[in-house]
Amino acid sequence: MRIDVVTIFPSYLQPLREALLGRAIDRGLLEVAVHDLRDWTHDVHQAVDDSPYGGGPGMVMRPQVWGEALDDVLATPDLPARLVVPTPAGRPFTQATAHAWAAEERLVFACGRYEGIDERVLLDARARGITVDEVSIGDYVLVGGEVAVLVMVEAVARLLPGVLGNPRSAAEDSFSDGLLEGPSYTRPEVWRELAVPDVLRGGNHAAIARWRRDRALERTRDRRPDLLDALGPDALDAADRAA
Ligand code: 6GU
Repeated sequence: MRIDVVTIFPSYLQPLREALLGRAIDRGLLEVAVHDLRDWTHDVHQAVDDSPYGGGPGMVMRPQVWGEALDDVLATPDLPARLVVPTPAGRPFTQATAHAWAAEERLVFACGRYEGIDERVLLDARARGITVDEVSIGDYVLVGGEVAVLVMVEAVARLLPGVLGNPRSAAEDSFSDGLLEGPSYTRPEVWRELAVPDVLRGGNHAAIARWRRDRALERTRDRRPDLLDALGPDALDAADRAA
């Protein structure tokens, strides 16, 4: 997969080169290019923003700069791209979004700052046949899209074949069955007088699976009842309902 990020703070995206993602890049599973939006300015001040029509606080990112930047970055007809614009006013980014995007060949992220990007930039991209997704990573406000891009790229990249050492890690995640994952334990058997639950040490795989499922149900009911409400009619069986 190829990922492009356009931003006025390229160094913010440096963490993409670390750890799991850095290894994915080194192994050729992922290609990441970060572009400085100011490279597309023409004035000495390299201005990227201006005051909003209609008044109000904050600044809006200028359409000319973004237009030229996206023309250049998207100018690869051989590799069609989805354009992603992080914004608190977007549709929610979820694990389902991550799975859908993991099937794409190329994602281009346009990081806005200030009060956002002039709306015509997105209208123009859509008019040219580019798929544009405006997405939010949660109900809070960040100062710019850069950190949201780090979040989304990590969520997508770990789903790419070969990126995780053990593919079961992605297959058995929280959300893969619509429930939160329950607790985990490793050695030692007793730590600060706290013992690992007996069932996990017993070797009865059916009992372990049942126990894990019950803890997942319990945790989801406690922390995210909205997820239980959203499950389809066949998601829970009789044993689940008894739990
Ligand atoms: Cl994607 N961007 C910004 N700037 N703030 C956010 C967000 C995104 N998601 C939640 N808050």
